[in-house]
Amino acid sequence: MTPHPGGTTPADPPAHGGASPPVPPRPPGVRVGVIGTGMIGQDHIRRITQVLTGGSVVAVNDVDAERAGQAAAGLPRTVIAHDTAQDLIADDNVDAVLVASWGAAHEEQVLAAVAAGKPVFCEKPLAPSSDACLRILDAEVAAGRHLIQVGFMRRYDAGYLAMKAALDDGSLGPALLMHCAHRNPSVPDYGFTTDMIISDSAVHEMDIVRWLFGEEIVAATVLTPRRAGQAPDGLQDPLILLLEMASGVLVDDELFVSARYGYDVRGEVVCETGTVALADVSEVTVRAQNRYGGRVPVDWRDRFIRAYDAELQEWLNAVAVGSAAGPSSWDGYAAAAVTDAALEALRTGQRTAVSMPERPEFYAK
Ligand code: NAD
Ligand code: ISE
Repeated sequence: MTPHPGGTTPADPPAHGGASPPVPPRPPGVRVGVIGTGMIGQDHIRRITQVLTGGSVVAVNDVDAERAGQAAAGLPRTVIAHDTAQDLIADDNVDAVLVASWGAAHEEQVLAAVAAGKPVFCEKPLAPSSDACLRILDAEVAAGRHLIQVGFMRRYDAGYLAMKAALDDGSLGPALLMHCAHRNPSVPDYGFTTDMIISDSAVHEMDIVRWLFGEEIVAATVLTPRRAGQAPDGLQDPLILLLEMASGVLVDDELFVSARYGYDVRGEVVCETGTVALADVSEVTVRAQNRYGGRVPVDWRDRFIRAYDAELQEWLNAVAVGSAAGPSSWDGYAAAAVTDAALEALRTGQRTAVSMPERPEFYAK
């Protein structure tokens, strides 16, 4: 365990304050321990420290100790870099745990946080298989209180919120179809598998359509178009995923993770008497030389920056008053059950039914 003494920020007044009166240090609020200080772990540390209110990062852990140390250095408060995730969870100074490690590590870390009675925000996927998610549900139900929020941030995006409001007000008539596209500029050319296009990327559409339509997905089919020449070796990219909702709404999802030109998430719902689509997210369009154009986001951090802020602020607010909010571990489980079916469909080329039990009363909305 390595303490990293805090730096000086506007929240921490200089020791010799000159003429201006000293600014009182910001109260720590919810004291968060972050496990996994890679891309999104660092981004969440930044937002808790610089953007949100009511929380502070007091501890970090990463299997890459150097990375954890770098993430801890320079934060406004002293941050302890723990040698193990278990030590971080057991730390009495940690009120709540944010899990941003690789998906395969989530189950063990979330279960340890629940066993310690600590609220946990877990990045998607909650766990890589529905069996692992069921073990998490069992532990949370046994604990008798909602302790887990899953990082399905699209539910907090202004575009998806407006789309849901348009569907819920009924003026477009019943939904029939949804067209989605999920394009990443690139993925690492090592370690990112075709299965991960479904378990890591399409999992967002699985969650958002359950939330938009308020119903479960009952079957999945995967189609494999011609492979892009620039796709990393061994990666079947793009894919088309078809999701059937319980009511018969059919969702098609184009997944193209080596699309190069930018990060592009699209969605259009076709209803009986109208359609509703996510608008382009460029702040401005420029017209010049007989052309017009806007900005395509660089990556998910750029596209969903406000949504990540809103989901984590809601988590901090809920933890502060001893309650829970946002996508639950049931939502994490449901997405994993659909992932299992979609992976089976990818392997077999067949339409595959989603198998999941009734939602337990504990997770009733
Ligand atoms: P990353 O590889 O950049 O970072 C992951 C970090 O976790 C690495 O530093 C790694 O060393 C560390 N780690 C791995 N196993 C660990 C363990 N057992 N204990 C402690 N640390 C461990 O990956 P990332 O892109 O930051 O993704 C992390 C998680 O966040 C994944 O589950 C990913 O699916 C999710 N994610 C979510 C979104 C979103 O839009 N909500 C976006 C990106 C990533
Ligand atoms: C990444 O892990 C995310 O969760 C992003 O939101 C998603 O768009 C991307 O495809 C995933 O790789």
